[in-house]
Amino acid sequence: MNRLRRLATLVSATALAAASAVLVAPSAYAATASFAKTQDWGSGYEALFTVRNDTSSTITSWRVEFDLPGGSTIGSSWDAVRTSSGNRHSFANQSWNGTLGAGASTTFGFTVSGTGTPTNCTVNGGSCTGGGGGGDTQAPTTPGNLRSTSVTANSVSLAWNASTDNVGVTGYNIYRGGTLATTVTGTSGTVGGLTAATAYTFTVRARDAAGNLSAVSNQVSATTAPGGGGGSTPAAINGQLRVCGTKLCNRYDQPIQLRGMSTHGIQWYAQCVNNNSLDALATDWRADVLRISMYIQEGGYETDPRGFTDRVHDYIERATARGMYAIVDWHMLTPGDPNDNLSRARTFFTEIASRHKDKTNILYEVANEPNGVGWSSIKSYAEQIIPVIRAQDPDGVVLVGTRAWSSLGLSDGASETEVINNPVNATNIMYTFHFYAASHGSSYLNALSRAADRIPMFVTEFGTQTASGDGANNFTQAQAYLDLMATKKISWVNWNFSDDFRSGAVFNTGTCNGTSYAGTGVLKPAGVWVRDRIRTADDFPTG
Ligand code: IDC
Repeated sequence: MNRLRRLATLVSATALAAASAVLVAPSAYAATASFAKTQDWGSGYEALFTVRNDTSSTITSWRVEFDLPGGSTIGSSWDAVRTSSGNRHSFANQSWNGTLGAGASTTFGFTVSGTGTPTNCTVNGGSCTGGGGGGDTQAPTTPGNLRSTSVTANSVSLAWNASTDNVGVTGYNIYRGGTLATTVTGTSGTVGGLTAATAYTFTVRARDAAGNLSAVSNQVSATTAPGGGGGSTPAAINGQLRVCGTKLCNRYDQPIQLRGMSTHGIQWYAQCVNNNSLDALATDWRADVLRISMYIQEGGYETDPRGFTDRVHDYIERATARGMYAIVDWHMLTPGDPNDNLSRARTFFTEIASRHKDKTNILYEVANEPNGVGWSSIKSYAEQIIPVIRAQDPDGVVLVGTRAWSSLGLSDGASETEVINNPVNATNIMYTFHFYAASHGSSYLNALSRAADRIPMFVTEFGTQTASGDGANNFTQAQAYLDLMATKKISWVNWNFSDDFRSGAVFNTGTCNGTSYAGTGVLKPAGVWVRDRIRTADDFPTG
């Protein structure tokens, strides 16, 4: 058929549709296809099908099928790809007319030799007239394991596991905050047009050939990367960290010191980790880093691996959205041999590192406080878990606990030399030291000072009280540590950001039942003291 004839056909079809009101039942879930003769010469006719998307979301393909009675055959056809088998005829969209927005329509045409008209018409597997009459109503299975695979300053890429369906899955809808953002045909996609350093949530639904939508997938949060140099948060300024000699260096290869807070055990004090408290930590306290303390025992990870892993994902996103670094603390404590939880650690860190590998603000703390176990066992554990993390996230800094509750061995009567003489066989790692100022006096301080001149040290936990996290504060001794750590640029994190009754929990009891976390009115003395020391100006060289 020549172009003029086709144009004339289209015009007459439009007129015909308007005049005789070729109506189809509106359908909430399907495309529809309506048949109309556009010319009839007795021994044959020319016809046009109008395919309309009656769903509320875009479809990216369509296929109309129908029977013609024996004796009626199709001659030529246009604007669709035809395949015929016996008296069943199938018309699929061309590459250029498969995508139909909500409410949009398109046409295809053909000529028939004979007088028979289409019966048993389906479009995308459902009835051509929409809802009634046996259209497919079975929804595809829900897409699984939705995850963010990478972020830029203005886009988030996602991937998920495929859905299945009886009439075939034709594509997926990606929703941002519940609103349709884009549609794709494969099991991955990118949402663009986003704002830098902003947290978003995404879900996905599968579409089938009949236009049915699956249930909503798991929700994933992702935070866009900081904008090009414009950010002023600690994570935006410093970017990906790496160990340089004995120091922690920023993206300008300049040594920096991070200062911040550790959560309490997230199995007990999740109520203290919320948007209000984290806003206060980032903007009122001006913290650089949040340590996410996930116990393994004592009601922690081992009781609900999925739930605790998801909680850590969530806290990472919230820290990221506020421009803070996030230390993922594998808070093993009892039993004290980290090897006892090695297989759990493999599972956990594989998922955490794989999900967050494209972020530049994650540090991995692989063993909170080994105890009752020698340095060689800790070193062996570290040399097994570090490659697990590196396989996913090659450039994340890893923090390794030391003997006797991360005292560099001192609380077992040993010293830092056991680490210096027999370091972990890995790069881009630091060793941790924990102190409680009312329990750990100058011999501990001196060991930290000596060690920091030889190996990279990070104080991932300290308190101003006794090692119980309770009792009287010794601010004088604590200040001596802080002075040392400022001089040597040793990063530090204080225990703990909760309203536990003990003196080392910064908030007054009951604070986490409310919504106010800023200022000093909600703080115990240790909280007032440490907030004052976190919120002083950072020294982050960018030259
Ligand atoms: C303490 C908590 C306390 C909890 C206890 C359970 O303050 O509420 O009942 O753990 O094990 C550490 C540990 C850290 C301790 C903290 C204070 O890493 O888990 O928290 N501490 O005792 N090492 C030295 C002190």
